[in-house]
Amino acid sequence: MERVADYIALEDRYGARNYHPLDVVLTRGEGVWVYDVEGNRYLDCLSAYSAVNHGHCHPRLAAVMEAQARRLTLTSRAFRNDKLGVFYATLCRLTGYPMALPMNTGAEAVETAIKAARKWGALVKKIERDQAEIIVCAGNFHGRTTTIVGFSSEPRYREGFGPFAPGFVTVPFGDAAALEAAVTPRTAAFLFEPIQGEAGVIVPPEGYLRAARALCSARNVLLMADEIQTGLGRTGRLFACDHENVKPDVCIVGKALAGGFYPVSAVLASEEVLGVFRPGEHGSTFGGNPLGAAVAVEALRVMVEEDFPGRAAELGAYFRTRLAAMASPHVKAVRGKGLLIGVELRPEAGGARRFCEALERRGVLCKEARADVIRFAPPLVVTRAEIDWALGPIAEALAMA
Ligand code: IF1
Repeated sequence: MERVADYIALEDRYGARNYHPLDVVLTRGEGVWVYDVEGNRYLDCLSAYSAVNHGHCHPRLAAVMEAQARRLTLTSRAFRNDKLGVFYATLCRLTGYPMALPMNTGAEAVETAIKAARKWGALVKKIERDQAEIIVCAGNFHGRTTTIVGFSSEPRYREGFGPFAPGFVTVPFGDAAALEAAVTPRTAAFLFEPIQGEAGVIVPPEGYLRAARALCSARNVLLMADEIQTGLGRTGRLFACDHENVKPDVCIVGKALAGGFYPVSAVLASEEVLGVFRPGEHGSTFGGNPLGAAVAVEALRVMVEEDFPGRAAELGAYFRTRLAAMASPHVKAVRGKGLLIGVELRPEAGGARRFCEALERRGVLCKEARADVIRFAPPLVVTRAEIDWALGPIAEALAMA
């Protein structure tokens, strides 16, 4: 058996250093638990940034994936397959959108939404061709492509990667007046995260989503929600926009859509929006493949049958209440919705990384969601007893000097 140091040495020898991971080498996962190569057990409080909402290696998803993997994995969209239509129907009927366009990663789905909005702007809103503007929020995270990082406000994500695509206007997140002031006749869409994950689990003021909805409806602007991290039950509703009963014109999903087994993402919208794509104008090699589609259908069924939104609502409220009650001297605020929780630390706490390392030593795996915020986002299959178990190590870590 290789030692931890041997695995790390291999990664460091051959791998690009585009991450700074914790030095834990995982080899197995089951439910909320993951195990390292030395047999240590950890409670996963990151869920691969909400891609593993179903918990690790959910048996129903593993069974569907194994069966489909032995039957048909990839046809390309040059031909049809017997899983894509069922995936469309399941996803559209569950979410209430008439149409879907399947992609693979979240960034690809966001890029797809940007292309759809621009083309909708030209064809439907009659914006001068190639002049459409899309409003985005400061603090956004929508992926890592050069288009997307071009409108990021985080220097780390953009420095050195320009030149960037034009046509994006940045407004403060949560400020409805600033949003209204930014809309022009050339505005095709407003792209936002209902809760900003990487910015530190930033929940906008109550009413912001409703105000954005009303403004976009009044000014014929597409309201485009990036629900890649907040969607599919994570915040205690099917979508985070549901907390304000807001239905975006475009809903972007990914991550947990195939339960963490396979990259499946999609853009959900009307025929008026997705109908701008004519055959051959957009696509991807793996988009809509039968393997991902089969797993995604089962993942959506599990999400409904195991009531992930309800679980996240109930257990998230419990988790946040217990975290706040710890009254740690290091903690400035506990915030979030459902099981997307951010614990903001005071400046004198010395940053979230050292707390994540202390939590790792105590069997809980977390990741900072900004230098001073610890993100707690366990799989949505977590039980109250497992949360109670985690509260011990968390209390110890938050009590350290
Ligand atoms: C990394 C962050 C989270 C996302 C939202 C689109 C995407 C993501 C709201 C793109 C992806 C991941 C990417 C991963 C780390 C993680 C992340 F820290 F980068 F910002 F979750 F907050 N929209 N987020 O959260 O989806 O293309 O990755 O499938 O890049 O390090 P993707």
